[in-house]
Amino acid sequence: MKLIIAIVQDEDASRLVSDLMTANFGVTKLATTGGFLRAGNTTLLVGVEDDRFQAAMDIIETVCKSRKQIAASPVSMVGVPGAYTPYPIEVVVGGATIFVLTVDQFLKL
Ligand code: 2BA
Repeated sequence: MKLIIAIVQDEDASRLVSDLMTANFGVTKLATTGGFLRAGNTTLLVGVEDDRFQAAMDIIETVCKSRKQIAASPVSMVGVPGAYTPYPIEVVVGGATIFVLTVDQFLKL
């Protein structure tokens, strides 16, 4: 069995949960925050049997889109030690950031 930890954009989360549930995958949805953008994103925990792992990954790949976002990157002001001003930069976020863990035990007590 595998545990898929998928960090996705909030915009994709609702449809992704719905599509995974429709395909009979168990899903836990967590509200999370990205360290770089300091913006909300969604982390899904999906426990899957090995023979259904690829089916879950295919759904995630189909639903999750990459998007451009503007981030405020602090840069120091020339000649002013310790003074920082936000500088807008464009970053591409997603589709999904995925960790796959092998599950030692799966218990429901
Ligand atoms: P954030 O940390 O808010 O990052 C959002 C996007 O900003 C990233 O998209 C990436 O394009 C960019 N970015 C992140 N750190 C950067 C840096 N030091 N310099 C320049 N650009 C940077 P994604 O790579 O698609 O990541 C989306 C979200 O997935 C991240 O949100 C974070 O919540 C999570 N994530 C990504 N890599 C991770 C990792 N190695 N461990 C844990 N979480 C991770």
